[in-house]
Amino acid sequence: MKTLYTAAVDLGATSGRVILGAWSKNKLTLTEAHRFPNAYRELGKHAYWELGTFWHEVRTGLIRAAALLPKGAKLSSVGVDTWGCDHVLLNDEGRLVFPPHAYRDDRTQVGLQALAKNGASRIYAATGIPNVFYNTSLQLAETVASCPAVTDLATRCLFLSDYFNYLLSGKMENEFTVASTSQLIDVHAPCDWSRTALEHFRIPPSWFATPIRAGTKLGPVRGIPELRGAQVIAVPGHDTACAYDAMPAAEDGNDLFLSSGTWSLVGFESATPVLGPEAEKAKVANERTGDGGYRPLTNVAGLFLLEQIMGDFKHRPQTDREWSALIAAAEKLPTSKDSLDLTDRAFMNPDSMKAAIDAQLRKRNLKAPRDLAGYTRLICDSIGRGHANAVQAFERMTGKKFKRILMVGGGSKNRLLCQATADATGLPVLSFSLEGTAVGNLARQLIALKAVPDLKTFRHLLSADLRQKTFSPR
Ligand code: LFR
Repeated sequence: MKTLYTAAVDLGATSGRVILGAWSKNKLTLTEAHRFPNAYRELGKHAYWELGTFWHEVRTGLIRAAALLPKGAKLSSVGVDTWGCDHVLLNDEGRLVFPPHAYRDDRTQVGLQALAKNGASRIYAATGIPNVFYNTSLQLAETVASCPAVTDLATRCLFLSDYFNYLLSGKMENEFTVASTSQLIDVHAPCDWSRTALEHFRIPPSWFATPIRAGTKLGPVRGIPELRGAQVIAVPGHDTACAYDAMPAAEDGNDLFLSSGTWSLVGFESATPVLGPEAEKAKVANERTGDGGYRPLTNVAGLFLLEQIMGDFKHRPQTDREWSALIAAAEKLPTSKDSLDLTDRAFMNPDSMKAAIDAQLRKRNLKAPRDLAGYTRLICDSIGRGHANAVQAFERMTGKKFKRILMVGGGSKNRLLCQATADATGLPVLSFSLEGTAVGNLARQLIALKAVPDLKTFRHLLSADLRQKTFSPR
């Protein structure tokens, strides 16, 4: 059998990458073609994404991926995943009619509080998505309220992964997994928008098309000669959906999934949603899988805290070795007695993460850590306990007993965080040195290309040669 080459464009809120996948003899080999930092920029009081820069990096990455191919080989397909909720508004010609905001922009705070007072439970029952500041629903409601003329200009709303699919293929579609992060999808329908939510937030239903399922072929790549002949395949457009697809889960359904990056996404796969007052209170988001099932999960504030606090220290780690030394120094410190309240709004988009943490500690009459190692210890212990709270809430609500935690993403390389999670949950943590999101993205392309029959087979093949490390609870 010939080797099949596919490329994953995987955009995270703090870094992006283009990964070349080679599938041969039932084995996937990854080569990083391009990696670049990502950040939103503030203009006045608001936070925006620079889409021209993204597109430039995506093109550069794809051209580099094509250049990595052996002589005579061709790239079969390309898939794009990004973080959830952020989107663009376009007219029929595909022109941007509203500047793309970043979800950490404060503009949703008024709507967040208004919905908390009136309507949150009704919207939760309709969409299965809790009232949180980054929801597309709140963002679009704010856009329409602050700039009513936008309803005359915009004809389509695409999530960011949909938009890159459009730039690559010329097709405007809404992929289902990323649409399901918006708080605008009907939690009970197999694959449709929620009229209740669209009406509540006064969002024109005509902005959205019936969502397409992961695996849909969108057509050939256009406008990049180096990629001639490659198809654009709609993979799960949501990075977390891709990361969950890449989990080498046991078939007994007793594994809990943890995708650890900017956010920690703690959850599992289920044929039915987890709803009701307790789920709403625990902020369970019933996002959807590429196959249309459910991924009930909670968002715990994750490594964003650690990434951001680096900016407050002159002597911060730059290389892998320096990172390892920092983690080793933090491991030597005693376990933190008190945890940070990770839901503190001040941590969402602070000018200084250290100042935000110090302010919370001061309010609670607690002493601030002495140095960066101390903050690293405090942050990782707090995130570990945040993971444990999520696990316990899921066990209470579902009657399930999880046996293991499978961890992928940047945080799976952080020993301190893996151990803190095992200790706080009392469960073994299996960390995989795996670019989970890119692997899930590539897997869906291989399934669409019929090189692999289904996700179950892919997970089985993947787990056969995966490097893993187990952290036992202490
Ligand atoms: C992770 C993620 C989460 C989503 C958050 C905001 O990258 O996609 O799943 O809740 O970003 O969109």
